[in-house]
Amino acid sequence: MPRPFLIDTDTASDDAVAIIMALRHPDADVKAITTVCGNVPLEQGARNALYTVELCGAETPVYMGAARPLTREPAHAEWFHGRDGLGDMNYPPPTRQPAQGHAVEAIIETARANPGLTIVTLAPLTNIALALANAPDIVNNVSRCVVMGGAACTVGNVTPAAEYNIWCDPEAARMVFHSGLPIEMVGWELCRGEAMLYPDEMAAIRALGTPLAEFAIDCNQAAFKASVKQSGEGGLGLPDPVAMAVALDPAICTRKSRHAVEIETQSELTRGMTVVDQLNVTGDERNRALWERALRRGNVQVCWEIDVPAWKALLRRSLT
Ligand SMILES: [Ca+2]
Repeated sequence: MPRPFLIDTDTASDDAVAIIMALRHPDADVKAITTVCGNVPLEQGARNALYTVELCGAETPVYMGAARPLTREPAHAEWFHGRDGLGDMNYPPPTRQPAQGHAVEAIIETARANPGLTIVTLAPLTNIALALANAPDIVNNVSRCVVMGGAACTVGNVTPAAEYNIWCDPEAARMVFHSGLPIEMVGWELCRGEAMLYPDEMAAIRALGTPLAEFAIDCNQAAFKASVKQSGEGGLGLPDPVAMAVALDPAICTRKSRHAVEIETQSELTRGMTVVDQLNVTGDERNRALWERALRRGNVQVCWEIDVPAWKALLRRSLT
């Protein structure tokens, strides 16, 4: 039996690849895709998600959700993914419309109808936070919540301290991390270094010659250039597909451990920082009061390392 999945996304170029991986995976049954304001505005993200679903020949419903973060101003990333979020390749509009109903309702209904649901979040956590606020009981129906977000004990990508998805809506992230959901945190650092796709690997994927392979590489060329400029590394980082790989095949995460994790919401300097209690000192007397909420709702599973060849093989299989 395929596992029921729900994907929450601000569909830009790396989200699109992650969606393809899930839709094409034999063990995943994607019940719904929910979109949220993030890398691109809400409508653009929904359009990109619909385009990607159609490219896969699927009919997965795409719901639109929050048009802005809970309290912060929207902050998009066109400079990274292109104005349309898909590298400005002039892809045609999708033929289908978004599904009727709000993404937050869709998350609640999908969780209630599918005990054991796997939620994969590829975006700011606004929709998920709103769903949990309206229906805290859905926590019990979610077997895994794989979060592409944060940076565990390392540098951020949008500020020195924070990764984009968490930084964008830190209040929402804090609610989700305090909710009791079984969170598996896949930080953006896991797509760096040898996990990146280098030019020879991108050429090899494009040479597969399928529409999905060409799309996956082409729509990420703007992100590739922006990424090289930002990091100085010579490859394309694909944070959302790496998180999706871990969601589809948990064995791809080769080193993980459970810790209390808090989200910084007060400081402007470290807004959205994922503070990981790597040495498990938060139960100590001096820390306990501040960490009480995070400790009470259980620990987050932090992914520290991935099996790079396995992640790349899964990516290739999904585009073949
Ligand atoms: Ca994303």
